[in-house]
Amino acid sequence: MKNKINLIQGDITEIVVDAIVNAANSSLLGGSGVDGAIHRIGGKKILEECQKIKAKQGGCKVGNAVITTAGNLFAKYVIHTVGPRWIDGKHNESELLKQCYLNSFKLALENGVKSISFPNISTGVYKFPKDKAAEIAVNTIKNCIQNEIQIEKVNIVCYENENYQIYRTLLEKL
Ligand code: AR6
Repeated sequence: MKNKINLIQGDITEIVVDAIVNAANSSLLGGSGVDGAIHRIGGKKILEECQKIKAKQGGCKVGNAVITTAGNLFAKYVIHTVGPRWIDGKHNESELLKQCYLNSFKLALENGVKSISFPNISTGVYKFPKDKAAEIAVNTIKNCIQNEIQIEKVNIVCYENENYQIYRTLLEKL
């Protein structure tokens, strides 16, 4: 199980996988951070699909996920999930972050995805404490891939060194 998890420091848009997870917002219409990078490099096809989903179901709730194709990215799909904005830890933030990973995996499995890259959801603009977020991510990913044969590789892609070091320590303990 452990050897399926791959820790990478870098830009998630540059890594070849079946599905890239995006840390989106409820509008699904793009933003800054990793969302900005995915839409910038993926091109307008992704935005058009997001607009269609928004028209149909009014966007995406916090903790949920939707899937589109990946435009010009080196992937088949982008799974857009909406992380919780950190308030004080008493607003269900941890459970909602866990749901982001669970619902992303659910869509990945439904769509035959074998390899998937996750960014550090909610730890940028949404200010989720990085160590707490990493613990939730690792535990949830671990549970999702245990006894799951379809998923061959899960990349945890850290853009910043601080997150990378937190994950390195956590993954060493697995
Ligand atoms: N590749 C991988 N990780 C990245 C990249 C990249 N190219 N760019 C940034 N990160 P954030 P959030 C990291 O702010 O906190 C957007 O405006 C970044 O260092 O992208 O979930 C959305 O539209 C951080 O560790 O997402 C929403 O409005 C992590 O990605 C809101 O921000 C997440 O930071 C979502 O906030």
